Amino acid sequence: MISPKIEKALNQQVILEAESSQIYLAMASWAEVEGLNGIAEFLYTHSDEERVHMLKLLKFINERGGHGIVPTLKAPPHKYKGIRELFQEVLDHEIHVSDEINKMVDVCLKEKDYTTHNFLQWYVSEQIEEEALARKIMDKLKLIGDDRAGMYIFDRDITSLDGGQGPGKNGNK
Ligand code: OFO
Repeated sequence: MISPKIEKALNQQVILEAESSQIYLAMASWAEVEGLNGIAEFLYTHSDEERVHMLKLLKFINERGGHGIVPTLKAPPHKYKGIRELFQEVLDHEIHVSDEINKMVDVCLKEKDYTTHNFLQWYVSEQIEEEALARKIMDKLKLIGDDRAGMYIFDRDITSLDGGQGPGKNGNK
């Protein structure tokens, strides 16, 4: 059984994962409209995976005697200045998610909730991968600069940057 404090923290994380899914979905749609089909595919996959992260949390809360709450979400931005700005936002967002997960891990230790602590380790590993992938993308974009041919190749190859499995391939998702 989870304590009300842990339940609240987990439900906060449900909101964050659902928001992540929405943000990446909006990014994917923008990229698709811009004719960047590889980037769009990558972001659609990322959006789906964030929804799975949300679902895992929701089910865990219910399994542990709490109530997973489906949140109301604010609309994400519809437009982006460019590819670099978009992926910088992805990186910043993932860093924020990692910070929040780390805070939750800390709460679990303070509350001596070792079951939830154990459950959260999957998210800790996932965030290491997601941040690394976002940094790798930013490094490539810096190399490309304003080279249009480079951007064409980047869009063509982005889905294979992580071995073609999409972001968040950390084990049993
Ligand atoms: Fe990338 O946020 Fe989920 O964990």
